[in-house]
Amino acid sequence: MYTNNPKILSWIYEMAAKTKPDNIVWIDGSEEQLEELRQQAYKTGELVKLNQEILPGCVYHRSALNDVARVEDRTFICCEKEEDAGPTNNWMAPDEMYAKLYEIFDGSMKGRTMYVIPYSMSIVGSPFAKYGIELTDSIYVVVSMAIMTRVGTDVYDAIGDNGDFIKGLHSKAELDAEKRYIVHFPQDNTIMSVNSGYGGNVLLGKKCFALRMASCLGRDEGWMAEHMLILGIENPDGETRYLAAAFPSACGKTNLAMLIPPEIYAKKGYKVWCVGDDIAWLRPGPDGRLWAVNPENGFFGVAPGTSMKSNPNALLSTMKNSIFTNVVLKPDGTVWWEGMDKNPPTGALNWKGEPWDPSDGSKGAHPNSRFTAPARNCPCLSKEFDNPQGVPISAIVFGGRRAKTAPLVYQSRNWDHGVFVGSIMASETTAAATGAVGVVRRDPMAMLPFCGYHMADYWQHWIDMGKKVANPPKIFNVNWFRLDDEGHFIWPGFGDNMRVLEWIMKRCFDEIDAVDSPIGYMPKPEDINIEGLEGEVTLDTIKDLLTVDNGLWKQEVDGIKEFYSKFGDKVPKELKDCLSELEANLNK
Ligand code: OXD
Ligand code: MN
Repeated sequence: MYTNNPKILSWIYEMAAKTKPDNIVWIDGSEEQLEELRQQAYKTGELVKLNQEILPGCVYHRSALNDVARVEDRTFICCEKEEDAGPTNNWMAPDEMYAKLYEIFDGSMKGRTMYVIPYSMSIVGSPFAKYGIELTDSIYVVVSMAIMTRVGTDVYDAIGDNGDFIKGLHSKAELDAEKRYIVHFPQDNTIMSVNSGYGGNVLLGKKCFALRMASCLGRDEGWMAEHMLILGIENPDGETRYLAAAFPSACGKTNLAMLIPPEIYAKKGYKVWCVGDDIAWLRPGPDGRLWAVNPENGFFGVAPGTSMKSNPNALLSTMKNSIFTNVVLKPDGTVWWEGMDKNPPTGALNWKGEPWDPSDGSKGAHPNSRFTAPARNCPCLSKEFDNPQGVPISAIVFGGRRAKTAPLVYQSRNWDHGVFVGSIMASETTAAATGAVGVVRRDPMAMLPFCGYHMADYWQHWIDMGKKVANPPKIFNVNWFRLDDEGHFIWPGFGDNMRVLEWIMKRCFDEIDAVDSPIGYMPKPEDINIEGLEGEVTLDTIKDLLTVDNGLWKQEVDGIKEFYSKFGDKVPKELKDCLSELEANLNK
């Protein structure tokens, strides 16, 4: 016990009375205690010790077969009024949900230990920091939270005498998918998660706190919690400029966050620094700019597809003190996943723990298998990662996966138009996802599953924030995924995305012109640097990537109207005006 705060203790004991653990262990964040817990978990099989010579400090974990991803249909926002949750969130009256959950939590920790994890999102004491306590019956959760957040008893001092922290209760219970719930009570600063052991559902600091709850706190306190990576581009003069970027899943967010510049840039002295790969908290600074921190302390990344070719910085981040979940376990105590290299191992176990024969066509790793790695391991981690003031953001970048509609890059005309560009973000489904191919899925600001309140009120909050920041970031949209008529990607992507980021940064600092188009400002094709680009990318390719097809955009306008109609009268006037202007521009 590291606190006498009655508000903290009474809540912990109240939850213990309901869940009835055999004992309570107070986590202090020390390596000794974490090691003791790992040793216990090796005995029960909850964790498997990996080859400590090759992967020092690394462990392996499997989640239950029916428990391998976030469960959006079982995720609830239980604010007082249904209309405040909006049409894109599940809602239930708080009393009804508490009654349902307490029935499930009743005795759920019998025969188990309850761990009390004090943690901070962002650096303890930073103006951005928010604190949480997670109660859990899972050692996997304890060791993962110790990577993903800043765990330590200093959090109790930071919370101080008031009760200002996010309460999180998690129990694996029976891992019963029918009784699995991920629930947020914004008015009580409370999160409850039950019957799951999958990271995205149970590491409560991440999506539940740092996005859903924090979006509500940001609305009330005048800041923003966003599903964005943060990166810094250092130019040859040693000046670093920062951008934040939001993409729906499967658009290469972690790859962009850890981008390696093409050789011609590296030779000139450009460097890219990663501040965060998933979440950004943004606040107006005293200088009239928007400043951002990554509230997390580690990366919870999708393993398949991560290789020394696609993202060496991510792979190198996992080489020590990391957790691998649902990947292939090799006989030498190391791990493998599809896309790591072209040599699937023999004699290995698949993610289900079964002997795996790569030649039978089955996947060895689950497609949503993960690594949980300390940010500090990342070779390109920004020096500002631990700066409690954050970094000043010059550009906000939105993006999606569009075969034809969106050009490689365009710039919004102003903040409100940028909010419009974010609100219409969409991705087309690929063959890899289940369901039809080419269906447009709207995912405003990539926040559809993560906004803790009504999406249209969230857009209004964005509009309001623009008024609070004298010198707001410029807002852009990118599309790395344009296809030619044969279905091939036209743009090489990966490190070459640097060429587009360079244009974006030059725009932010008034160093380059742009041309007007019906949808916003576009680069002159010759202003995208193609020097040193291998393959077939020529000026004509860039011209092609920058075309705006009027017919497709008219269809897009119809799609946006249909999408906005879900939100009724709440859609901010500024966004409706942007939509009318877009339509008028297309009809000119
Ligand atoms: C994630 C997600 O896991 O966005 O980061 O789903
Ligand atoms: Mn994410």
